[in-house]
Amino acid sequence: MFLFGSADLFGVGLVSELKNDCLIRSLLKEPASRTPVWMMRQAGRHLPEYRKLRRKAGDFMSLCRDPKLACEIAMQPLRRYELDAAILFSDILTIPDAMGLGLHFVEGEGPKFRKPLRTERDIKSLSVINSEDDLAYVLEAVSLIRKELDGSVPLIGFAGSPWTLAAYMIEGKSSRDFVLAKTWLYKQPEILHQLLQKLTLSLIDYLNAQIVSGAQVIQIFDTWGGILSDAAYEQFSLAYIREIITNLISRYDDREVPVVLFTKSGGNWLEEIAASGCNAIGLDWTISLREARRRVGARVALQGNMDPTVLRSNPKCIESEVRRILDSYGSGSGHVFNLGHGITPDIDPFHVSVFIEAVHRYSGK
Ligand code: 1CP
Repeated sequence: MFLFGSADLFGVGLVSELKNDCLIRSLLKEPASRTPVWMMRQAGRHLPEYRKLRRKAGDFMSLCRDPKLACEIAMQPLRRYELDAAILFSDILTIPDAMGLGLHFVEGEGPKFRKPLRTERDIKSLSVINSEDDLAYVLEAVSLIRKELDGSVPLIGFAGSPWTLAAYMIEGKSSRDFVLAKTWLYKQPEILHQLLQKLTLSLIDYLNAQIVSGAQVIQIFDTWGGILSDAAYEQFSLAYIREIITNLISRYDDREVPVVLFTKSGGNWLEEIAASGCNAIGLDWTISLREARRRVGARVALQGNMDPTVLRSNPKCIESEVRRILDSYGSGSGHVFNLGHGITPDIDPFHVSVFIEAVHRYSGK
């Protein structure tokens, strides 16, 4: 288990200054000088400098496992764009990998596991991870990135939700509907619960270790929560996320550590998500910020929600969409601008600059 005292190992000092705290202020619904902006998947394949490093390293996991390279990649988008946050360069699937499933990436096909979960025995034999031993390379990357940022912008740490990780672990790869994982949910719910409980304990350990190593904000990606039925979402996804949030270090280094919960296609469950203990809800583009703010804006901040496809269009369309979304939220604090899902590899970095500048220009007024 992760021990708080070991913070010294990673060299993050006590109370550190933050030159740009717009993101943290907005997540806590405190007044900020402008609407902060960052992008899901901001480090990665849309950047030629990332593609070059990845070609040299050979594959994606070699980048993740090398803290210096991971740090370099996390910094790349910040050199190009005036972003208000950095995000750890890693992946949500490092946890199943640490549990022994054998993660690898097949070119053009995405993530795959050599040993997907097939039987009850597979699940019984899984151990809860110990982040300091099993994912030391991630913690080292967190502390390196934090040092490299030198207080310029906050660092976001992250993990996948238990359900989202379980879906990949059972399926063994990406899928559109994760039908194997959903079949377990109906046929063998108690076995799925055992898996989700082990993941929950692992995630609490992992996210707290990220906080102690230097992450100043935590985002939980429940990318596949939205494929569940209403009842299943509460029982198999949100209940475990609540348990995680309740057990996270809420204050570190004399500062609150805000938690963002992003459930793709979770617009139906805003009230329940807002009651999970998170500080902010990440929204995709299928719900308007105005509507979301009306429903839960008094309790939580909102992050989102431009359709990443807008970035394929042209500067005029991008600017008008940014303005529409800012207007949709309206005045007052509590909005973090982001895309409604990750940026795709086909996007021209020039269009990203136009997007970031537009958010700053229109929200600073
Ligand atoms: O070079 C390559 O081919 C690797 C592409 C890549 C990258 C750049 C993958 C494989 N993961 C990542 C990094 C990553 N993944 C980050 C850090 C970078 C950043 O955000 O700047 C983060 C936060 C993630 C999170 C992640 N990985 C999610 C949740 C967010 C989301 O997009 O919904 C998910 C579902 C994954 C799994 C995964 N890893 C990689 C891919 C291509 C996928 C998606 C597979 C699928 O479509 O099901």
